[in-house]
Amino acid sequence: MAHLSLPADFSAQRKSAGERRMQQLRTLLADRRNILVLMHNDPDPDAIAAGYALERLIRHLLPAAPVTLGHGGMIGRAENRTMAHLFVPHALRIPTFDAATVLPAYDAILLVDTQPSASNHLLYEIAYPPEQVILAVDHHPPKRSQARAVIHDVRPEVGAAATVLAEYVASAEMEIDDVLATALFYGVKSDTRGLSRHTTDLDIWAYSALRNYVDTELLNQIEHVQLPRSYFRSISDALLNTMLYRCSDENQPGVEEKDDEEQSEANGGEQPCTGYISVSLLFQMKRPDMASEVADLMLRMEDVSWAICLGIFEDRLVISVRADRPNAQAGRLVRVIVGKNGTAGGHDTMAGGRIHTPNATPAQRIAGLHALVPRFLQTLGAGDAAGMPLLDKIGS
Ligand SMILES: [Mn+2]
Repeated sequence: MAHLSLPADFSAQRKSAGERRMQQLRTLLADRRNILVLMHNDPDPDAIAAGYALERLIRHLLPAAPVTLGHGGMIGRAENRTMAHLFVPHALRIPTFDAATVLPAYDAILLVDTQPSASNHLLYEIAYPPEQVILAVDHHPPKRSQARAVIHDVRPEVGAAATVLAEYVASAEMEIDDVLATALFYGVKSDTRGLSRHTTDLDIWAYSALRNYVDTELLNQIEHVQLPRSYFRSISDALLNTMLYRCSDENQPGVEEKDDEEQSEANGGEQPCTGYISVSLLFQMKRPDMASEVADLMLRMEDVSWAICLGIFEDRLVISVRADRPNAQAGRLVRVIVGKNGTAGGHDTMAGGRIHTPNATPAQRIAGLHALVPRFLQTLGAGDAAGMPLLDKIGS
């Protein structure tokens, strides 16, 4: 059977630190009666890959471990649903309103692709004993917060949580089969967009090492999944409701961070805007991750440096933002806009937010979406820009 070897340039020190971490994990989990590996809400491929790998790793370290894999929210995107169906059909979906009763039954929880202080996982909803959060493996920027997992492995420089899990698999000298390799490979590929963004040497190592074992047929099933007609209808609606706003030439606006949760960033909060900002209103969405899917698509348009998608899912407004510059601070932008009205998080080039509106009427939610548009434009220094529709309305 195959094994992953750690990067050749890993120092002896780093190697033994990795081995110690695996030993520590084994010790901490040895006597637990009920272990939960928890992905963030609405899991993406990186979360699914990391969750699956961590579940397998725990079984490798402790063969009889009572481990469950779970998440909140829903898996929407067709590729992600296929991935979940192929690798983690056993994953437990825990509704938010059940979190308070279900989660305390676990005496150890391990977070993947998120961390205790983040708002995008079910622990955010409840009071869970922090000392029972045994591990957090994440690559999102840390919040200034006391909330830490016992093993708190947060590496904002790394491109994917799946990359860190690949390192764990190598450190534990665990056998890797083509199923696990394919899951992790797709996680790394998806979060780094094929090593084209937010990539470190460790991501390149994971991508290359895993690629040797990928089951191409399995990967094709995910990447080339057939899409339902409703998908094309949603894309058509999104295109018809997309406006382009020209960035102003002179200014490189600074953003005041009102919420000081976030560690200050090196360049003082500039959010470069060149060419156009694309703003898509998706209104009622069938699934929460449609906004990010459309934002990914719109950012591919030439001359677009920011893609902002705003939609409604159930009782909340959903924000998804993509930027083309590595230092764009998309996460900060969304936090500034959302403020205390909701939750937000993300990296420099991709970010998301939620604004909960439990008591609003459908019309008020739509008004809420429209009201967000000028706030984004102002913050990006394009407050005076006149928008032009991406497409002419059919028949006009
Ligand atoms: Mn990730």
